[in-house]
Amino acid sequence: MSKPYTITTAISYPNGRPHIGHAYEVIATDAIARFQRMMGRDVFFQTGTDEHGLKMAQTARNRGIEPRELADEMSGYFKTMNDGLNISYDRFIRTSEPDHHHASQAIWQAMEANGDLYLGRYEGWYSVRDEAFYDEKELTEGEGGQKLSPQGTPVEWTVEESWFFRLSAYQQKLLDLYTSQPDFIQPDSRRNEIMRFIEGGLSDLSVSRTSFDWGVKVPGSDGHVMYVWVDALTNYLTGCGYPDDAERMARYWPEGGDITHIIGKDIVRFHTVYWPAFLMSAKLPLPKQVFGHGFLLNRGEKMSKSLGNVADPMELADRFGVDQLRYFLLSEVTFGNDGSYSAEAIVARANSDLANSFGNLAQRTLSFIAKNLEGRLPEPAAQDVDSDLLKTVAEAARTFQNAMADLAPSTAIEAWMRAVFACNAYIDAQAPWTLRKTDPARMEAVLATLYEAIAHLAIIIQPIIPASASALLDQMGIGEGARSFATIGTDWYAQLRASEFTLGAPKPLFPRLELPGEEA
Ligand code: ME8
Repeated sequence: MSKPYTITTAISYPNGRPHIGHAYEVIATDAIARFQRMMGRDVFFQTGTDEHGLKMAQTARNRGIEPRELADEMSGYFKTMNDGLNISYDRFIRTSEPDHHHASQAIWQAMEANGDLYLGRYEGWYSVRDEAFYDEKELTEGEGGQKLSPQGTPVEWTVEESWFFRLSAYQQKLLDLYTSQPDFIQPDSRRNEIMRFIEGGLSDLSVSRTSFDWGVKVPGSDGHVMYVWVDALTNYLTGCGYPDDAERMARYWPEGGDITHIIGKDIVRFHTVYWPAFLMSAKLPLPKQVFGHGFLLNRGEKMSKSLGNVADPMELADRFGVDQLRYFLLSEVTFGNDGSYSAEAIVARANSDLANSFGNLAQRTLSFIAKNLEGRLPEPAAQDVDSDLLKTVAEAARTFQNAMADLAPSTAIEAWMRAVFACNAYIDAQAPWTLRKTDPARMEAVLATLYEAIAHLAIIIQPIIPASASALLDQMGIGEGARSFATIGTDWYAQLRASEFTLGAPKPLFPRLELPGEEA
């Protein structure tokens, strides 16, 4: 049995429609999940929507509807986006679902049983937009003396009866965790940020609210709903069967399990301070890693509704193609850093790498074979240049695998692209179209090498551009069962030649994209 692999995105607030930042996170996580499945792992990949809390309640009130109505409507857009972007999630969780309420109450009771919850009175600063409490010392002052959170959002002075979680008791345990598991917080810059935050001392955390009722009810405490982050973080456990399905928990949330949370840099504190403290308190295993990716900026500027520069990911996907968008985001942005997007940059990247380099390589090779050999697969007779090319591609496959395992998709794609360049250099140097007249046997050997190389390139790139890679592999007669990295280095080509398969005229995979105004 392959070792299980659990991977999650953050769950998004469905108080508005999804934006490109949401798309970026699920696309990156999907590529990693698909990669791990290709490695034979038993993957559980969860994403979804975070539906409780004051932000949702206030947005609904402003629109004159119930929070549940808002959640139903907006969560639907997130699910549709996931499906449209070819996201291979195993569960799309909504925190309003009954099994999630059950799991949240169970972790609450476990923390209570451990003596970490007590009833008190909260007086302090709260940001509805961040759904976060802040210490006075973290705040700055904005226009008109408005106090602002470190994220620049307005905070309000809040006074209410509240349950508290004894976070202060976990300071040393958390520091020990970061020391014993140095990769727990990635990238390292985020880790340093969190270490500094913890070394400044931890206050107990207010974990219930009484001023509204849109949330998970605190067990045995009428009038209290859980602070939205307590239930939000618990979504990861709900999907893994907590608290009733012990078998599922043993598989996807075991002690020492391969559990990765992919989230944005703005919510690293919740995932690396509060979350492990809750889990320790409830005597549950910890995740292996929390990776805080960077933010996507629109032409280098922060996206905001007031600037009107919040891109709808589905509009971009419709305009440029799902795989083109996926490829752009994963190749252009170093995972962990901020990145910028623009229509021009998407078009430039998709045209240079996908249309001109990879697409053109596949198209000219396959159509040449279909036409000149009537679809019969060419006979190999390898010389050194041929096996060298296949070695280069196999080497790229290994680099790709190491980089994806390290959560570095842009490095993985670079390695793949170098192999695509090597194939293009090979086809130009070997010039099979001239060999057609002068040396047909050598022409076949060259085409056979290219056939293998292109199939391997398509296999490698599946996690990044799954639909296009699969369409190409379909055309090339490579069955579902032969699309793993293990295929590279087997004699699949000899077997395919010996089969009934004939190559049809290939369909182009990547049309050349144009920007409006360029058509003329
Ligand atoms: O934070 N670029 O939800 P959310 C890249 N419900 N990523 C971005 C981004 C951008 N411009 N803007 C946001 C929440 N994100 C909570 C999470 S998890 C238990 C609860 C990322 O809808 C953000 O960092 O505000 C987060 O990882 C995700 O999108 C959802 O953000």
